[in-house]
Amino acid sequence: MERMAKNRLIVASVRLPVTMTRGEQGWQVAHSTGGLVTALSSVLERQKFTWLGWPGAYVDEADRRTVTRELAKHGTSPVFIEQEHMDPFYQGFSNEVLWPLFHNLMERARFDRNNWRSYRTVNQMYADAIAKIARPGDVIWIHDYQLCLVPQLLRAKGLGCPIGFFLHIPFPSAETYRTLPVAEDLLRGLLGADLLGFHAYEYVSNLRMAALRVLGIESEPAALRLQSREVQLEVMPIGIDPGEIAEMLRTAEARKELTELERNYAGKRIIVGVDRLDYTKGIPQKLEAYEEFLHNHPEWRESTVLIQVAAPSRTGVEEYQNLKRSVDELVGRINGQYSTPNHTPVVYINQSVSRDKLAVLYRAADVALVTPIRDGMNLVGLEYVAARGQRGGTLILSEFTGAAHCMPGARLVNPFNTSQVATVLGDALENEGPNFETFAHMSRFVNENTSLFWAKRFLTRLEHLSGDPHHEAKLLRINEEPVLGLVKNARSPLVFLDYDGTLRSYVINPKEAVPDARILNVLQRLAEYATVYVVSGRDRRTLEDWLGGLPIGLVCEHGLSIKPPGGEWQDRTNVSGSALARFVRPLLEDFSRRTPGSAIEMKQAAIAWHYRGADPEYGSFQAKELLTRLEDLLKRRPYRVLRGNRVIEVRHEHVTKGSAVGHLLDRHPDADFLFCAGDDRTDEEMMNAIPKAWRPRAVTCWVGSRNVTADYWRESDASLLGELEAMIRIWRRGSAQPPAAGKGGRKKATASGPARAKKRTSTTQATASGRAPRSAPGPQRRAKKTP
Ligand code: ADQ
Repeated sequence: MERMAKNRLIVASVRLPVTMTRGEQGWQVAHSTGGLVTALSSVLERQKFTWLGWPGAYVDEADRRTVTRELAKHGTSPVFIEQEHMDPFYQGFSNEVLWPLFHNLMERARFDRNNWRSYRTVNQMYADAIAKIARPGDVIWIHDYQLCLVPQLLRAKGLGCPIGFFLHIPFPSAETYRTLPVAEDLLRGLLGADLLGFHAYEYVSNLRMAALRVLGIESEPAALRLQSREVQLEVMPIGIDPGEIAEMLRTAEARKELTELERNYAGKRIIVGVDRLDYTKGIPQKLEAYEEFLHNHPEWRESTVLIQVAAPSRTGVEEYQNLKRSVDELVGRINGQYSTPNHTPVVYINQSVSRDKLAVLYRAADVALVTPIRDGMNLVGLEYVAARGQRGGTLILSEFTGAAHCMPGARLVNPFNTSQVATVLGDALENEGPNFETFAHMSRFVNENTSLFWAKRFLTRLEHLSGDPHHEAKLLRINEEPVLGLVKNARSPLVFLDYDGTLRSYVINPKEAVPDARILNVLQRLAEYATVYVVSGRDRRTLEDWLGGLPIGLVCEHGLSIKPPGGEWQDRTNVSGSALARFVRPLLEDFSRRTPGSAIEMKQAAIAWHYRGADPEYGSFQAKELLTRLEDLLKRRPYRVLRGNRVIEVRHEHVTKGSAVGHLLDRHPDADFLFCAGDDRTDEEMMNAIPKAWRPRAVTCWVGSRNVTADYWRESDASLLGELEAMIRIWRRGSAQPPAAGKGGRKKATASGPARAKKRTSTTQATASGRAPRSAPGPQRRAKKTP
């Protein structure tokens, strides 16, 4: 806990734990209760925090300052949402699309593009609100399906704080998820997080499959591997606060209520059901099973009672009104058929009941019947176990809840199998008393996996990510020191840039990653002030086609050949692909035949097997097998296997970006500043090859996330381009200044910007060594601005 207290926590959820209402006396704050509030409250007592969310009311511009001030007293901060966005965001998209779809009920989902637009707008408002208050060192924890886009929107802001996201509902099967028209956007939104938490492994596995099928991203059970960073996946079922329930039951009021309840039902068995009146909770299925049980067991008809509490939920929505009607009818039907003057078999409470009264009800019940057709976790079963304590009890629990994965003593049922539920209920009642041994297993889970434990576990994990060496790098801002000074003082700068994932974001088909106008423009203008090399794994032809017209240098196939700016291609080694073609190609051909959609690419000194076009799951499976086979085949041979984005490549061990960098630095002995950016493992080689002596004059930047190899990072190719543009502006400003008159004028002018590139480009071409002779400074030599 000591570690936790160091960082400020920013929590974001759709609703705040407090609600603002406007009364006679102005704005009033009311505290809400709920699972998340309970879970976090004990953590928040020990840690500085701000909780962001909607305050539960539409607040006019004029009142917003007052409301914000009031909320700040409770550690909360409002996200003001206009009604025109709230309805489509909350009801329209979150509740009418994501809620049913994530519960595998795709036929209930109603997608509307306008609602999706509002969902995006509101998620952006959350991200903006968080970014406004977040400071380095903070940790950010976002909650639930209403805010799926916030992680990526935040990452794009480059805050540098670890971002966690917990999904309280299930993640659906990939088949269901893929039917969402915006499946890709939503998934990308989630993957902006550093840590994703779920109640059950089943949801992690569904998410992994969706990431593979929708985005082609491969993963391990505990992490999704993006090109330049990982998203950690954790199974962390939420808990409850058993101490709170025990306390509620100790009060004189509770004891009195319990005695009364037990007196009323003396000699009878009590079955309890507590749910929100939601179609995922399986209330009709439960009632049908109870009806069948009564039908099959005349002996129990007058000696059991089902007390079903169903809290009204989303009452304005037609679907929920229909559900209420069918539950009313079912209750009426059962009671109509099986009631006697002295006994009613179903007591139906269609109201929200206070938590202490619920505790009493749980305590009195011999059996809890929890039958959702799908539920992220379901806390009712846990609350029942906590309230029964030493008394023990029987928990009949749907196998489609997250809780089913962690309550080993529960009697698991399929709520769609009415007869099974009826039989299990009969068995439970036939037994004289509860099975204390199985109950003890459940008690242990409930008492150990408390809500506090859950929150601490998530936050410790999240904080650990911020303490990770990968997070040491600083966010690159060219206009801030010390980078600014290095850039300004550079007279003969070198710039090494990887292409895919660094200058250009990845696309499904690599052939489509053609540079756009912005990339070409940045490279063109950079080359006016610096010697620029694009250092890529791509083949010579592609680089030539895409970038050959620019006054920059090119390095292809991870350093196999180099073309200096304005010069000709030169092979660095005489390594050829013929040996590879001889003994690796047959194996790859075999895999290619056995994996429809995959293909072989023969490079000059490498061979690659691409499986992007194959079935994603089968392709990954085959790739794993191929890697094992290659390992055997290449033992004691001078080749390396590289695993890229749905591609496996084999190349000679001497051909690396690292050795290319050494070579380029030798070619440019006059260079006095190096900027190097990349985003994958081969770029680590490039950065690691920068000699120690160069480090004080080098700026290394990782694109996508922090990485231990680079001193700086930027979150995307677009933001890197933004920094490169800033660098050009500095150099352009420097070159526009006339040489200062008088003492040191000449020197000063030199120091204010790099030596002219165009000229050097041609001299580089002219010198056999490719070395750029130092030119004398002066505005007349500066390159003209490219239009
Ligand atoms: P919910 O769908 O709201 O939560 P659940 O976990 O069952 O589902 O209940 C949350 C709380 O509401 C419990 O504390 C329960 O006692 C209370 N509650 C339920 N019915 C009530 C009633 N009729 N009257 C009064 N109180 C009632 C979502 C997910 C769940 C997940 C939680 C927490 O859908 O799967 O367990 O978040 O992550």
